[in-house]
Amino acid sequence: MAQHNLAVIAGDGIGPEVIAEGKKVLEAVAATTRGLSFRYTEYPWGSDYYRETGLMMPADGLELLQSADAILFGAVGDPKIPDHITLHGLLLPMRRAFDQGVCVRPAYLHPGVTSPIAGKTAGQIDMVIYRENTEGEYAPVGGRIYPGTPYETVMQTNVFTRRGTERIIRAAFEGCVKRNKKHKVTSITKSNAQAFGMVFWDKVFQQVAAEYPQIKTESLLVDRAAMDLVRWPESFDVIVASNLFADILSDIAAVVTGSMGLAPSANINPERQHPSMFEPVHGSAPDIAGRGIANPLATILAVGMLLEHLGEAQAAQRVEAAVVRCLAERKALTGDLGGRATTTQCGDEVVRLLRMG
Ligand code: GGG
Repeated sequence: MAQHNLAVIAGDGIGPEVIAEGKKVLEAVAATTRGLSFRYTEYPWGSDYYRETGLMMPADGLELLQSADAILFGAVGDPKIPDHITLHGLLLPMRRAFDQGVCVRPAYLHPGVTSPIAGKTAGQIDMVIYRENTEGEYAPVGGRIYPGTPYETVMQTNVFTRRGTERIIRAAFEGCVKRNKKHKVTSITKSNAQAFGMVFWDKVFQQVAAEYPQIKTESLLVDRAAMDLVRWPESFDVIVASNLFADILSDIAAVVTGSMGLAPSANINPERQHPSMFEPVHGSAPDIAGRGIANPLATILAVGMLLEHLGEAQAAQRVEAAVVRCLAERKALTGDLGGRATTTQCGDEVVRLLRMG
């Protein structure tokens, strides 16, 4: 048991609303666990900070975060600021500077939740997506020449390093072994079209797979995988894919398991030299921001992943169990799940269930 120092960046849109519920759950865990406490350092970074300063975070922002045990992040994105400025100004620098190359995104169809895919029953959809998180299509490599002329030329380069590719693929296999479910890892690329980076990815996948003969493997093109995630989501166990593909596919995985508002995400620095970051998969949802109706459960599940990462396994299980019960009982769910509860009421219900044990 310990005191954990958490950096908290609520960010934009619904970020502050869902982060408030995540912190409420952390406080309930601390209040009911002898010797466990959290110290929060809040950073008011994001789009409002950008409007004041011209930066999404201060120049020494990453230095300030480095000493945290973990980062709890809300959301980034503002309709009045170009998305590439907000994303490249706050979220992506953290993932890269803290070498958070392994992004883990579980998707599970819980009892009490209806999938939009007809006939799917609770537990039938159960997968974890491993997203390469620091390079691939998100690498800030490229340029533009002759802007505004007929010769305007823009290049955007994908980056696949052996270290980054092998690391995420190995993490997926290790995750599959630990999960001990369908024993299958699906690698998703577009190597028929992307004949350098993704052919390389496929080769590394085969090399790493050879070390895990007990695990079934499958390589799918991303278009086929998108189709299968909708028509046969139950066929997946562990998925591993590049930064962009896994980002897109994890949105599909989230909606087939009921809602974007249920999808947590852990951005892990496996070497633990830097803080890892925990956030909901969803963005800032400006259309519902400030209305108190955002679903806080993705953030609360991310809090569970944060606790697990900090070695507080029992606390993590309690948080997950409270969310599972909240979903199954359907007494305080938000509108995206067919309920009428506010963000706060849903968070309060998780706290109540957590305290009941
Ligand atoms: N909580 C995650 C968030 O704010 N996401 C905004 C977004 O655009 N993310 C892109 C990404 O994660 O690659």
